[in-house]
Amino acid sequence: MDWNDDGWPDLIVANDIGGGRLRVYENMEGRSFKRVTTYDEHLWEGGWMGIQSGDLDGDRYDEVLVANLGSQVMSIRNTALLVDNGKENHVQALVVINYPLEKSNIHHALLSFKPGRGLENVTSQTTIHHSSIIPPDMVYEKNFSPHYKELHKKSNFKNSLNGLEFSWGPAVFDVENDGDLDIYLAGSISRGNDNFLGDWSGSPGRMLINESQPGSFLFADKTLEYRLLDVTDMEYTTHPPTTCSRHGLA
Ligand SMILES: [Ca+2]
Ligand SMILES: [Ca+2]
Ligand SMILES: [Ca+2]
Repeated sequence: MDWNDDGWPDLIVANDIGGGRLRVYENMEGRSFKRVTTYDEHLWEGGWMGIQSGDLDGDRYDEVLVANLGSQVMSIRNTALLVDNGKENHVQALVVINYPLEKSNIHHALLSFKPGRGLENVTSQTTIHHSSIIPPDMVYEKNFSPHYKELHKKSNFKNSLNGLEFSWGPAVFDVENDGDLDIYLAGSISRGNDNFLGDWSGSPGRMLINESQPGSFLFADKTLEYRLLDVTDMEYTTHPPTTCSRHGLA
């Protein structure tokens, strides 16, 4: 994708090997690629999954959405975060343990180009109106690892993109033909409490309807309204109930 809109397609690589680093490259007029060193920081170590790009706020610059391990690794049920002796942990748990120390990143990332400033991380400023019926576990502080309570508020797990679970990757498309790109984050059944994803609950796919304005990112979780839970015998004729909040969590 051409994240700086200079006519030359650029390159972003999502690595995931024992804590891989996101790599961002700028196309130097078709002759070579230049690595954007902003992303050399530890903060960009993660378990990066799929990438998708598209102009999500209508300012004519494409954003980049990169899926990651997701917030459920911060669950109170993740024993990797409760073990004091780091030698007891599997190497894959290190990216999780390093996250609250701000030496890695486990939540999804939304990157947005600003002329003169480059490709910026706007993840924590991306508001999600979660479903009032199936919100992610980690929007609630009491589900969050007690060692790192301060992180819950600091990184806005309650109302931002940071609160969402594991995703294999995003797709962007205009689901209701209203002229803006919406997001479907493909979920998965989590692997259980194995010191990696650290939770017994699965990660549903999330249908996020775009309500953004230029420079201000806002999405509403409409997974249930779009009948996207792949659950045997799910009765969609009465679910979600008509009392379902249009704006997610109070
Ligand atoms: Ca470019
Ligand atoms: Ca944009
Ligand atoms: Ca749309």
